[in-house]
Amino acid sequence: FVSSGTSGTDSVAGTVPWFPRKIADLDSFAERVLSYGQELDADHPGFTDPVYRKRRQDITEAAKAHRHGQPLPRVNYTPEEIKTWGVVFNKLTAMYKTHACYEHQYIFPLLVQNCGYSENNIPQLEDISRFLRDCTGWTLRPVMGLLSSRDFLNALAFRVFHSTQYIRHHSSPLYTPEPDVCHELLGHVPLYADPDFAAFSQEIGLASLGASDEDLKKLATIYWFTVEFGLCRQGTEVRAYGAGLLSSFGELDYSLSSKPQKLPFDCATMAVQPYPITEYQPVYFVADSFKQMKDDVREYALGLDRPFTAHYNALTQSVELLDTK
Ligand code: HBI
Ligand code: FE
Repeated sequence: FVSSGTSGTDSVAGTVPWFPRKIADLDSFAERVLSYGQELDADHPGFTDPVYRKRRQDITEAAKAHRHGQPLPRVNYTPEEIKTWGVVFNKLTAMYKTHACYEHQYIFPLLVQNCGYSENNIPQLEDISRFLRDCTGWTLRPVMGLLSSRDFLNALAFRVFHSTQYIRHHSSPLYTPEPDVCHELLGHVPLYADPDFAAFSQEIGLASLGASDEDLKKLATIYWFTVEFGLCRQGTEVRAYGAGLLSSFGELDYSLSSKPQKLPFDCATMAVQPYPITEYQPVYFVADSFKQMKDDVREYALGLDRPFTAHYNALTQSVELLDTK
């Protein structure tokens, strides 16, 4: 047993990358996001809109100032933002009955009842976070923009999901080049209320703590083909559970058509499968159940190059390491 100290590296081999050991360590991530709201790329639909850029800056500054234990910042969304949300909400919810997995369909009405999900309201992270904590112990944290894969995956070990809070530009409601509140709240949030999916996602996080750069890339690819673009078998049908699909009107339909290739869920295969990030996926992996996925990813993690296994102690909200050298 290696102890549950506060620093990621002092108790293990000096070559292990730093990782958070207690939940408040996630506060340090806010200082190192990869792209900020005020630094929009030239091909972003809001690039030339000064009002949009200022709005993004206000929302992301509140996210940057957030610290563990504080209530999550509430955003007073404008009528224009709510209208954009409404367009996306209506388009997607109309497809869920035929395209989304059962778990997503079961949970969605609970979010309507408990968290203010509706065509006319953009739900608040604080309300969703409280709801998820009651369901599975997951919580949300506001984030300014993209984190590194390492930081983003490490947080999953603590059952913490980093969520953006701004919305895409109103000029193209069905397109966004980056995560936004529609992607996070419609795509990701529902499944974090499912106990088996919750456990699966945390396993990826635990496997990522102190992982080598090479292993981390593999885990990020597994995350991509599951949490973002996963399909699952349900009875005689295939349905979507990946957030990238459940938040994309076009790709949701395409993914269930006969056009893309569908391979059986397998961590080792998935981990090295190349993928495009700016077009529809040519390949999807079809899982049998979230429970099976959790067991498989845990087993896969044991084969990674790391001198310990990581466990999460939910009582102390800290990571404990089991020496396996
Ligand atoms: N950062 N904020 C944020 N949101 C994501 O969904 C996200 C991220 N960083 C990396 C990432 N996703 C994935 O590309 C994987 O590498 C984990
Ligand atoms: Fe996502």
